[in-house]
Amino acid sequence: MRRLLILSVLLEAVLGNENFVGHQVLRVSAADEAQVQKVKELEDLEHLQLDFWRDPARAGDPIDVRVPFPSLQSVKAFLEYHDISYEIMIEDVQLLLDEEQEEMSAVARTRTLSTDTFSYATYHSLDEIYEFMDLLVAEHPQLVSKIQIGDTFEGRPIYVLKFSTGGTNRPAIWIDTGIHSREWVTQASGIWFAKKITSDYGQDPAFTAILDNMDIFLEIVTNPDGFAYTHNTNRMWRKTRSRTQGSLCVGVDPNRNWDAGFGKAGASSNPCSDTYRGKFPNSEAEVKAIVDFVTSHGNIKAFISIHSYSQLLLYPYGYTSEPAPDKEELDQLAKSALTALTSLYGTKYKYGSIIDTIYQASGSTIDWTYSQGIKYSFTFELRDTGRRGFLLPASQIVPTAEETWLALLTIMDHAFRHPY
Ligand code: O2S
Ligand code: ZN
Repeated sequence: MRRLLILSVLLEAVLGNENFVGHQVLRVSAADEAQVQKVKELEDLEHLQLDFWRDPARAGDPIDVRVPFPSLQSVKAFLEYHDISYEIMIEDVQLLLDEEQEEMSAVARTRTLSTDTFSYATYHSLDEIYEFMDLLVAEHPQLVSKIQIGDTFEGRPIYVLKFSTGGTNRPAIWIDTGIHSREWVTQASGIWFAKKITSDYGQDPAFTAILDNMDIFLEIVTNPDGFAYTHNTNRMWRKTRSRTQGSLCVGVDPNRNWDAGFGKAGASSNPCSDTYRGKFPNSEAEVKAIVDFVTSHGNIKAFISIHSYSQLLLYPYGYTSEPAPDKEELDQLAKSALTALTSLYGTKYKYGSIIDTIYQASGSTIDWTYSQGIKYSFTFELRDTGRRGFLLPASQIVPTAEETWLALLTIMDHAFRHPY
């Protein structure tokens, strides 16, 4: 097993981009708790190299899992033996990745001269996103600035865009995208949000009122190392790229590394798991940078962390089934935010606390921000509900960003009108 892992790591390093030829994504439907436990048994068989896109939780909830070609036959035999039904959601992952790459290279990679000619309807590399950010700052120096809140494990700068019309330490809204690097529609939506803010300020009265009184901090690439890795080596990478002493496996799940229920059920202590929590809270530079920023700023009123996929709007808690003290208000606000979202294209979302709506997750971002007194703490799970999952066609980037913006506006407006 060790030799196999060493070989695969070496091969990956030598061969560059990992390929996913013949990999399938299965949507498994566990009919009862016993079947959920059976599927969880599969999760522990590391030699199968299964990649759960949507973890086993409650009976009846979809379980999405990418199965490498060499494991397909045994996984399907296991499911059929235990009478666990499944459907093939993605026939061949590599075909979709090839399509995605073709689409990206089809967009002329001429240097973008302005954010008006930037292509929002395509996926971009880390360098292209950082170039976009600098262009936006240069075009709107009175409104936008770029701050560096830290450096990643591999030494990349961690940038946040600040949108402010003045004042000092005004009440603020935080939005982050891409903390899980493979969730590409989120970083792409973050780029669109940044442009939208500069386009609508001074044009849209409701939004202008918000920005005349509150600052917005937008971290588009919240996991730069992982994001670069999805472009140059493994498109399915989720975690950071930190090294864990004593393990050949790389990375910590940055959405399990926060000091809120850290180490409880809903995260893994196995460095090879995609939900590995890390050795201690805030062990990840990418998480610590935000913790330090939020703590030193001290006047953030809404904190929104954006993921994909599943079309959910979630609020605390994830680590406990204890209702959050502000549950009623958060539930109402989620409902009205989604009414706005759905009004545009009819996209349907579900909403509720993390633990009730998707699964138990400990050490997650918004459980910590909520514990810091940031009442309006939400996590979005953007499109889709599983036909394409993380491989959402680029044609859906702008519609996804447009509808999500309406929900964000609702939350920002509520935070503005309900100071606390
Ligand atoms: O696993 C995850 O981090 C979730 C979000 C949690 C708040 C449950 C997404 S990536 C499915
Ligand atoms: Zn995520």
